[in-house]
Amino acid sequence: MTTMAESLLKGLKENGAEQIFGIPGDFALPFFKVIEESAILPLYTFSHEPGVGFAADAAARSGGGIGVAVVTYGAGAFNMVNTVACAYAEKSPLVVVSGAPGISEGNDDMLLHHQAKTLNSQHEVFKEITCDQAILNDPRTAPQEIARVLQSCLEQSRPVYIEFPRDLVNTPCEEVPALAHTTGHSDAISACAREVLEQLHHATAPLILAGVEVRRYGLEEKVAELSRRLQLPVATTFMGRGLFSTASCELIGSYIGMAGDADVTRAVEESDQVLMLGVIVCDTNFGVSAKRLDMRNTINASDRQVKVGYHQYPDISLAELVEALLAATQSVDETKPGRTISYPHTLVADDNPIEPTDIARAVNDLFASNGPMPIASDIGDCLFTAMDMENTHLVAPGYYATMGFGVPAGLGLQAELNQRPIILVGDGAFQMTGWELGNCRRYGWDPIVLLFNNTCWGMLATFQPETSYNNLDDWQFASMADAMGGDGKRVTTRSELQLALTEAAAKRGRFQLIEIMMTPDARSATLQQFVDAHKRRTGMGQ
Ligand code: S1T
Repeated sequence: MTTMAESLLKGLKENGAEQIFGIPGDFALPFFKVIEESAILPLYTFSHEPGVGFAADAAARSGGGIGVAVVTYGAGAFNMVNTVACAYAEKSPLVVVSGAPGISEGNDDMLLHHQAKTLNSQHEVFKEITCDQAILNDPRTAPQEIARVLQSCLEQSRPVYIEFPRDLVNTPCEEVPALAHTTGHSDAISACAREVLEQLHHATAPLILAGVEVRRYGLEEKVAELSRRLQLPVATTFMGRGLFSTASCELIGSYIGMAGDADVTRAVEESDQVLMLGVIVCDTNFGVSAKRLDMRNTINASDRQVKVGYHQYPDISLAELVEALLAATQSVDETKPGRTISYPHTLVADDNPIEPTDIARAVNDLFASNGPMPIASDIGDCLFTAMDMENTHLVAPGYYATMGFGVPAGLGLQAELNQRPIILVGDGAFQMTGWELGNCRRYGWDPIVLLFNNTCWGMLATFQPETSYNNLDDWQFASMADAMGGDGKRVTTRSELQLALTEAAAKRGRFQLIEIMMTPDARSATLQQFVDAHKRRTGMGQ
């Protein structure tokens, strides 16, 4: 018989986890010892729990399995609340395992360290931001409990919470059983697919709008095939950016309303039947629409339900709908080519100051010569600038918009995919979690970090140019890189940028930090248009 800790670790591995990110604490030490000694999954420790959560979230987003974050009770787990909220909002299958006081410890009159209000406070907080929870306080029920939360995690593609009392870690217990799978009613699925096809058939300009669930459920190839069979052009949402970087379909670009490419905006907003597959209907995806989409003319499959105009089909997963649509359509020989999307390229290497678009040009030039690289981006102008970069795999908090995601997410991405990433991050966000780069040396990670240093919280300054509290000091980040185990270069002109990126790409084994100095008012056109559109919608700044 295995122990509870080993069962949990094997259950995680069998259901797609490839590694564990974590920070120990005394309530979690017994479990960490088993993690290390059993070597069932590799362990990567970080410096601050937000970094742990973002790295595990990015691994979940990149690999198509689950991401695992292991932390201690209270101080550790509460430190991850924001990251788990982000994973919940953006549908990332993240498993949070928190050490906890032993069940024999909670009966005294004495408060325990790391306890907030009651010993159950942490569980209560996590109920709000996870889709299922388990407290492993009984070895007889633990295997079933673990199986249930992992099933919820994978089926809903949302975070789950497991609390593990420290005195039960080495208690014998059965293995985690194979997960059950919820399936929709086959008649309902066929009826739904028939109605979807009928609506598309009657439309004059139908189109597929693809969102993050397509990636979360591993459906990129199938959705691409469906678009070919139905001869439908495909746009991604802002959150869905990075989809179809390898699958072939008639991709027209990413929809960002008034902030984005005018042809894509027109195609989406003038379509009389938008087939929305796995889209998060939120303000970053739709708040900047020039013309509000009439949801009655949309088919919306997400969150395990399908809405066709006024009809609702509950309990049908996106995968089931896509499979049924494929079963009802014929394959075609020819793929209509996608629109040729021209991204800015060929950086002019002169002594002019650097604008955000120059960074996109430099990255596109690098991709053209060395091949594409995956990208992890923070929120800020770096993410809007990423829209001008070639469509490669991208992880970013495009909807929840938390800062601090980019650097740790890039490390999680490299751990999961074993590919060198590009990390895009602003100086404000770098002040939050940039220090996690100091962990690269131990694990051999070598991301190329493009730090957009405009010495301000630029996105906020775009909303409020008249204020001064959005100004930041010049921290000289590049000069800190060497002590942290990487190489740093500060650049102020376009020629310096080009040289630094070429050198960074050629050097493997150490993180490469390029600190790109820009004036506080340098911003991408996409960000300016996005902020203007938001101001108009919300009345801010009037
Ligand atoms: N705290 C956290 C954790 N996340 C946030 N999104 C915010 C605060 C609010 C906030 C923004 S944008 C922004 C802040 C402070 C400024 C970002 O500065 P920087 O990283 O330097 O990038 P840039 O200069 O490109 O803006 C959100 C979106 O409201």
